[in-house]
Amino acid sequence: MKDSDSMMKYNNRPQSMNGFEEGVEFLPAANTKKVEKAGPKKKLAIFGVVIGAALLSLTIGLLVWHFAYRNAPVQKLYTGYLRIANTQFVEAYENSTTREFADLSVKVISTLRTLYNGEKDIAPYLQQCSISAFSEGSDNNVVGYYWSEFSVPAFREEAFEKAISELKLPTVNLRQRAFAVDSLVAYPTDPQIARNFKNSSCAFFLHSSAGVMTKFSSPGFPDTPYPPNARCLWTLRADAGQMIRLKFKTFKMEKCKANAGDFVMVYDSLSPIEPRAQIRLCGIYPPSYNLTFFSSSNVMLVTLVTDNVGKFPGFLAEFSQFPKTSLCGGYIRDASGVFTSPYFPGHYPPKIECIWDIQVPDNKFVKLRFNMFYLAEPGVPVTKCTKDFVEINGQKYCGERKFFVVSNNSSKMSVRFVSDQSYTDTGFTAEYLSYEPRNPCPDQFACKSGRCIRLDQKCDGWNDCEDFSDEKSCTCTALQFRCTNSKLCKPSYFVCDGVNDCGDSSDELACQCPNNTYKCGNGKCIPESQKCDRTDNCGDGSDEAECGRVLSTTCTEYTYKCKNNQCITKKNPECDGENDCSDGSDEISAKCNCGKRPFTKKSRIVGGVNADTGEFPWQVSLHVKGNKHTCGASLVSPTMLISAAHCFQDDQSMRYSDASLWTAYLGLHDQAQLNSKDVVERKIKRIMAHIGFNDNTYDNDISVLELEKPVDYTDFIQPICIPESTHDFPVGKPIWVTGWGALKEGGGAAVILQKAEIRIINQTECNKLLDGQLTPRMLCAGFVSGGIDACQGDSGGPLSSVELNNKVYLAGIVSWGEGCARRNKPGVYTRVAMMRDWIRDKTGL
Ligand code: 4AZ
Repeated sequence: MKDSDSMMKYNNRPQSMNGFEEGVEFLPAANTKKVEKAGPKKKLAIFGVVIGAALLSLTIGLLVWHFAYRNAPVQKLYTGYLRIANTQFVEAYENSTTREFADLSVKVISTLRTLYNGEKDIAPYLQQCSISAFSEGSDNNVVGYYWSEFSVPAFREEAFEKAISELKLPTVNLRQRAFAVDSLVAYPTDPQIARNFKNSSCAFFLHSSAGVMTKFSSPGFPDTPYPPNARCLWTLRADAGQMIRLKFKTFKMEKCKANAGDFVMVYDSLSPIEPRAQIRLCGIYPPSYNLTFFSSSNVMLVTLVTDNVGKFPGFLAEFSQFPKTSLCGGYIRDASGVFTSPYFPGHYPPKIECIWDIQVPDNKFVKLRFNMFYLAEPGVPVTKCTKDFVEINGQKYCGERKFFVVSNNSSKMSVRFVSDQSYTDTGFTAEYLSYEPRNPCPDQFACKSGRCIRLDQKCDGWNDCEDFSDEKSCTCTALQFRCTNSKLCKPSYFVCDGVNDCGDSSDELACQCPNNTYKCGNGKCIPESQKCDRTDNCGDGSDEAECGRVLSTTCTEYTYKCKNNQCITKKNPECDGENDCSDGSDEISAKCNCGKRPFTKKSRIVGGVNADTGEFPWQVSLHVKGNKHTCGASLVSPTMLISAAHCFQDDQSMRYSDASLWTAYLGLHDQAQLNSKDVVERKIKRIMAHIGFNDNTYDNDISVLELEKPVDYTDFIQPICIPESTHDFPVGKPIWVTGWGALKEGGGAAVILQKAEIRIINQTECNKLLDGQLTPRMLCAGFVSGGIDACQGDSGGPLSSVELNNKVYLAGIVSWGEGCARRNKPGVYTRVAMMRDWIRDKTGL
């Protein structure tokens, strides 16, 4: 009501000013004819009247400005908490309808009012104070959470803000007073949001007792989406002296938007203030993400803010209490071991400090290897580490870091971990090791950083040490290229792959056209000025393909063919959200409803190269009767899978071509959890292997499988997009290979779905490495960092390419390779785009 009142006043202003101007018009001076005929005396009188009128309008204008604009009240809302000394917490304080709550509120409000009244820049503007809750303080006292509302004239705003930020409690002798407030925190909040919280009909007060798990969820969950424009809050409490553990079991909300959109906040306080915020959550988290939070006392606050767009399921959370324990740190005297930040992989609690005092045997040195490290806070640069950090030998580490090693030239190391009162993260895992000072990496290569790597990783062209110390002073082999400036040795198939692997571009120079010319897809060099000039100067359309423009032209391997046989030059125009074909056939929804990953967040807490649950929802595991996982496949429609042909070739032991022997598992993540609720099992009705499959050369290594019954799409089951025959997957493009295949050559199969980022390799260079065994229906892709590769059991699985429109396309099918993970022996994949017509023929897609 107050807001709408002030709006009314504001709207009236121009009207009253108009009224005043109308009045001026009726003054005699406005009659110009009379003025012309008047004598000097009269002229003077008229002049005086005009001046008088001008002064009057100026004065009135100033008054209007002063009262209406300069004096316009600004609503200010502060929220915060204060500590009430000499008062013991009683249970009745938890319930705002009790007499005890009311009595203590009166005292606190009166103290607040007295405090404000003592300040001339605050007192006149106070409108109301209210108490939202009490909780148990640390020293047997009570914490009160309050709101104070002010109406401040615009021109007094600065003075008011200064006064309130400098507000100090008078020093009182706490021993003599039965009631006293001895600390106060105030923080400004957005009145629009805060007022809605204050009056929310969507407010819940929950207390979890010992041994009880209390569940709560966003309104409507899971049957209906959460409401628009919601302001909800959940007050979570535990018994005295206990801590709260809060876990979001399901979290599906609108995609994150900076300072807008739908979001959940978790506070380590009952006041929704930024300095006590623990996390801002939005987007969709996969179930494997550990969204667990811990409080520093026995209270926590969860708020939900939604805007007026989007329909999403919301969240399901649970919380419980547990005794406050000494959390972390201690004396470590073993030769090796592991420690983590408290509650890893849950978020560590705010306001903690842990010190690990490590001492390995005297004749050894100690080093520490961080395998996971997530200590990021919004707005804190990793160079500053002003909030949460790990400190070793005076050096602070924070932010999100990849695997790193800290070593000491002594047998002792002290590791200090500090978290401040706001924003926490998932923390770290650290492995401490003792080593022989003269032989830090037995049978391995010692990187400068202290990391140990395999001996064959030295001088192999990959920066395995991450500080390049394994790639310095190397003699390049026949299969390597020597970079000009850095003198690094790089695999020869990195040459001319469009990626600057050397850092000085020397691996890309010999393949370039002269300066100011453009290299066409067919190798021809044309003047740079002819690129994107709407003329096909290359003759293959490649000079017009990346111009973001559509040009109808003759059809080549670089053009896209619309349904009406019109060919357009735009690169990969299908499903990019723009109608490029005049018949709209590049955007038909039946074809574009694919390649989507429902989870917007990535789980960070995965060991090695485990995929996230739902990260590759088209990945299928094929089990053959009496056997475990045998091959991979990709889902392309509710009833169709694409796999390799070689998985279905009979041998002496088994009739692999018999469809009835096979079972497909969709939505699967863990081979040990075939019965999980997210997994769908289907028998195979029909196997259609490519008639041209050659089991000597592995040419045409593709098959289509039909499921006995269609599957419904879920967060864990989605189809991948099939690329058109002209779809371009450029050399050097990062791309994902996934599967449950062997973890190393001749080794055991993976239980959790594995993923690896590899790069598409130049066909000619790869063919040299593989002694000319490639056909045009094959594509090479390999690891940049080495170590892992597709291997036995990955066959038939997808090579997934994330395209510009964020849709994922099936670039390849795992087919063959010379062993696994061998240097200079990249994996070979079926080139799916080349098989587009065959796939259409077999699937109708
Ligand atoms: C296989 O045996 C296999 N390194 C698949 C891929 C590769 C090697 C072997 C590629 O199924």
